[in-house]
Amino acid sequence: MATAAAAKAPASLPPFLAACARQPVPHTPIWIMRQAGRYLPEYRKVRAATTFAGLTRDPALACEVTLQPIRRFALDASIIFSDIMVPLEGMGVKLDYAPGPVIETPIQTRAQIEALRPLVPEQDVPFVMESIRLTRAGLPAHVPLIGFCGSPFTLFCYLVAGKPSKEFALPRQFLHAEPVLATMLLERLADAMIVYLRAQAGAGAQALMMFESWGGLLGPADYAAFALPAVKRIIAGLKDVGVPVIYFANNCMGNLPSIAQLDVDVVGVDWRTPLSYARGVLKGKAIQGNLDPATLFAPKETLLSRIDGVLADAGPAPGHIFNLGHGIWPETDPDAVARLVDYVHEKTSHG
Ligand code: 1CP
Repeated sequence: MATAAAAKAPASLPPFLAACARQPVPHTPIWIMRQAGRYLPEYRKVRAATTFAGLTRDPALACEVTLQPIRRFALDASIIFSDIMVPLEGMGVKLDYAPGPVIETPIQTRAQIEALRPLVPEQDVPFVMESIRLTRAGLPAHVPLIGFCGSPFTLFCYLVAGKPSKEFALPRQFLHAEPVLATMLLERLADAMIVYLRAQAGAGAQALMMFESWGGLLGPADYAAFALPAVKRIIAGLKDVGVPVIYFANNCMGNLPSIAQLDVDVVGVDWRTPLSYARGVLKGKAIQGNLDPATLFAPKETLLSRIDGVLADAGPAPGHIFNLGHGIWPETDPDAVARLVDYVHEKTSHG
């Protein structure tokens, strides 16, 4: 029978959550952005029988594709299968995926911003929370489930431009031509993401991640003026939730000094941002990243040496979660992923 002291001792955290808290880990935890997706034949099979939107709205199917990479690889975390655009549909935005998001009527006026409904997650997108409940029940205990959303500026880019773009000229023009309206839209998006992330944690998400996929388009002054306050607003709204918050800052090396102000547990960086530099700027936070997704196409020896490079750059201090620097590419060989996951574990195991 357990003693009273043993009963009170906290159960040891799964390695992913320990790393989020910058605690020592038995091995460096690893998961992969877009780990459920088109590089897996089993995903393509499920996807062939439905649309992408249909997949996100069917909890049994979303759960199935979320679990697929967990069955195949020794990953340390799982991320719920959905998309950053899903909650916007719940706010009344009509969109489709082709395969990137295409908005029926891009948002450019005050009237359109005012017409956005405040999000009520359990009413507007109940299938997301149901997917989380189902998936949590199907995951092994040592594999935490991550819930996520897009950052306000990244969502703003898609809403204003109406479709994917490399430069997002229209949204960036809008920031400067209509700063008051832009801020209004960013704040409405932040408020929706607060209730959305809170609902995901309530349904069982054990960490919450914000994707700032397009923050790197902004220079430091505009990042600090527009993107950062909206993220701060979300973080303030999550203060009492009690799960770690991860902020993925894509191509944001120049914005890291601003990002250092954010009260988040983990910052994810892309492959252009050296982890040693990120560690230096982001003192007191864990880091996540940052193998270039292209290196998964290299011969085995090169791949392993690039993985060594990422681990060496992260250094021995606690608080590194291995990941790619951005989402895995659809053409990637799943065997290269197995090699990556197993090698990170092997190389960093402390007995
Ligand atoms: O036909 C298909 O299968 C659609 C392709 C697809 C997939 C597999 C889209 C449309 N979204 C997704 C899943 C998705 N999106 C996940 C799944 C969970 C996992 O990681 O396993 C996640 C976390 C996202 C998040 C997402 N969607 C981001 C942030 C991450 C990033 O890549 O920077 C962004 C920017 C989007 C927008 C989006 N949705 C879909 C696509 C193809 C895109 C990118 C469009 C573009 O290039 O701008």
